[in-house]
Amino acid sequence: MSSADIGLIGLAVMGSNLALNIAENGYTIAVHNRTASRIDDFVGMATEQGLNDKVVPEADLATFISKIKRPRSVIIMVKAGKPVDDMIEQLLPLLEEGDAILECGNSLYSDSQRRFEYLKEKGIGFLGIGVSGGEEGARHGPSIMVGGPEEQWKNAQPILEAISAKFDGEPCCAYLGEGGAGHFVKTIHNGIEYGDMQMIAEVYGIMRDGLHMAPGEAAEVFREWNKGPLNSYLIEITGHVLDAVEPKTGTPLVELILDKAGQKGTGIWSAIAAQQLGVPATAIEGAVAARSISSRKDERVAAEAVYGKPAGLGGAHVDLGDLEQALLAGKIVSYAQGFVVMAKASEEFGWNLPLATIAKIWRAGCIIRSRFLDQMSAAYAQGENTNLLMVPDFVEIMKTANGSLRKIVAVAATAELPMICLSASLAYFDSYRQALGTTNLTQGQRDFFGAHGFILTDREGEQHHDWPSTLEH
Ligand code: NBP
Repeated sequence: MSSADIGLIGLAVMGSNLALNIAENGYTIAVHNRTASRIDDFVGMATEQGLNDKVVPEADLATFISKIKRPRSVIIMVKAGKPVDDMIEQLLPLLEEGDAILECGNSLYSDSQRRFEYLKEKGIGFLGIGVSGGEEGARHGPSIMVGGPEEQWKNAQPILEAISAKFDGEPCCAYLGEGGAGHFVKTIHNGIEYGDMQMIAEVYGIMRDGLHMAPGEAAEVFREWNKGPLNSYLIEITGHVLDAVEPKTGTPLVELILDKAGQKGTGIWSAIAAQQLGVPATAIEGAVAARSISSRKDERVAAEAVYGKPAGLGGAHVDLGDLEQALLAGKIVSYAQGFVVMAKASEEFGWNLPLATIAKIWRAGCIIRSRFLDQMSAAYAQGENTNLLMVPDFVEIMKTANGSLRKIVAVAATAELPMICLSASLAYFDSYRQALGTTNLTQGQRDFFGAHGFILTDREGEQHHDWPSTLEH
């Protein structure tokens, strides 16, 4: 009766595509969905693609489980949150010791940690798996970030590696640590994705509002940049988005799209995680803030009526080469921050996250895939530095590119064009490389009002000052 290599529950967009990918790779997959009509639709899709002989459809949950070979690997791809917990409760009486639930939705890493611990007590493995690449990735090769018990990862490893994206033949799939490690890394991936997208949008702002370039001209620049160090999926699709024309009006599509960005939460989760871990991630935070401010369209319209339109460049020169280098520098800072967040989380939660491997499995399949990540994984593989800003290859780039970032942020500030993310990256860089900061003053203030103490540079131990009891006016 047990004929399937793996099972999958949840045949909406992501689950269907992942199941077809598994079938195409030669594995027999049992499929189930709460609403049975979705199973029939899926079988129709699999038949159209000549994959139905690899599919074992089953509407009854207990029978579905009985059709999977032991030790079982059961993927759940249902809506994140409570549906995942509900599904786990339904599966628990049906699974046996050594079986595993592979949860592949966009779950909060702390939920995955909790589920991992809960199921461990019951002898069931819980793998929290971050899957990046959207619908297309799920079908043809996503980047797969796995967290959970190593034993059950090994059971599922051949299938997960087979269905993942490949970079130079290497699978973009890796085991990253216990508990919530996989979903944590996926969350930071999404935070970095937010940063990349926001910095691209800020550079587009200079092109549109400073240089008055038409979308098609800007698209040409992005196409050129895609041949250089910025080569990446996001730069490539930026060219396509800027080139698209709205068919009814013949207007560039981008000019008709409302400037209010949506967000589903993973960017916010990564900013919160960074704050909770005490790691600055100003680029990610800036990107989240930019989306939030974008959603307040009415307020922005009202504020522009009060303060007037941006001044514009007013004849100031902007070199496209500087714009490219500024984007590269901002991106390096943003990735540096994201990787420090992961290094800190690794230490805090005892995950031993492999930074070079993470950069490797992001080289293909996921939204932030880029040439840059190949360089980054090589750099991390060589050294111990967790901050990319101190990794030799990137030090070389930043030594020149930070000048361009500085020029662009300065010119944008004078032109009154917003750069939440790029300016945050520059401020982080300048703070990070400044040996003598200014929080000596902050420490003095803290001691004044709260007796928090300070260290004096010429002696040992915490000190206090005898401050006046009231301020004189
Ligand atoms: P949805 O997030 O829209 O969820 C729909 C699926 O959940 C259906 O199969 C539905 O069954 C099932 N479901 C729900 Br809703 N409540 C359930 C419950 N209580 N018990 C059992 N099943 C339940 O699907 P999706 O868009 O395919 O996304 C799946 C996961 O992948 C989500 O976590 C999502 O955030 C993530 N995602 C990731 C990416 C990416 O790029 N990695 C992209 C898009 C989505 P029904 O048919 O009976 O209603």
